[in-house]
Amino acid sequence: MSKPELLLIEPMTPDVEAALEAEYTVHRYYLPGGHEAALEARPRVSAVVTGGGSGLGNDWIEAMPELGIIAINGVGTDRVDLSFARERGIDVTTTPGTLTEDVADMALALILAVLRRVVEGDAFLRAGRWAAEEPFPLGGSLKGRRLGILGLGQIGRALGARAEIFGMKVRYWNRRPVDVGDWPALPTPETLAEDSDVLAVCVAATPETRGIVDARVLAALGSQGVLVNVARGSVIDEPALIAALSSGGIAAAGLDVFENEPRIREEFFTLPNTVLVPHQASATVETRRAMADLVLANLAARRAGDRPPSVVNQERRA
Ligand code: 8YV
Repeated sequence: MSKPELLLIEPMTPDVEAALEAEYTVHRYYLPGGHEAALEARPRVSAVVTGGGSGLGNDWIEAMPELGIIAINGVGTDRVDLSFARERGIDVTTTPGTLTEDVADMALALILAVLRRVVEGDAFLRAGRWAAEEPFPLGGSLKGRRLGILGLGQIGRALGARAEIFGMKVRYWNRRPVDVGDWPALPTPETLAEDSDVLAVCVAATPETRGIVDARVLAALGSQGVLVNVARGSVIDEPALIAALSSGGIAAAGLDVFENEPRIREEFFTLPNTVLVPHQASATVETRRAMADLVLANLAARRAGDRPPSVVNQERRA
């Protein structure tokens, strides 16, 4: 019997791709010519593996009558229409709990990189400016600084716990009230920004949170303020952010995510007060292994006719 067919949107590690190959005929969208190969295979594809930032459009879902599962290798569901998939009997799965710590680590790394001028120092040294005895500007201490966390889910909480160890004073805004002991809740994103030195964006991307960090929030953060984003580009009004960074409206930003990745707005390339990372927050050997294990478990369950362990759009139709 021929193997079922799977469409792989983003590359995975060679061992994981080998595990996929053992069960499926794999069509790799990300390779040169992959788009055309995927178009040809669509009528036969029964499983799609994609990234949180890539997802799968409804036009593709509609063109795949055999599709039974969209396994997201990540936690963001903003690029897959969950109810559209459910109506068609398609399970959508994610990898909850696998990447919380690494993403929180990246947020902290960006805070440190910006405040302690790590990237700037690296460029300064390599350019021979240290050897030439040029002065290098002082950084800012984390200790005593106010960290505002926008979106207090698992990642936001893990960041708060880390930041406290560094002596930061944590406060937050969340759509729903959460019970987190001592951290004060602010009523709006704007009041949170006003009450923060560093604003860390950890909120899930939904239609409601689109552009939630807008010009008013950035103005409230102020000229000494630092913005960090490990959520999604879409939750920030990027033209407003670029304007604030260019005019001194805010001091600096550390960004792991952008609109229209990987072809991000070119203005970012020339802004000196930014640290930019190509969507790497969950990209460690250990976490990508744990994510892949869950992707493989979800695929196996669907193949066996069972409910996948981390389905996020409920039961498929009977
Ligand atoms: C991954 C993500 O980088 O979890 C998510 O939603 O965006 C990231 O963890 C991505 O899923 C892999 O492309």
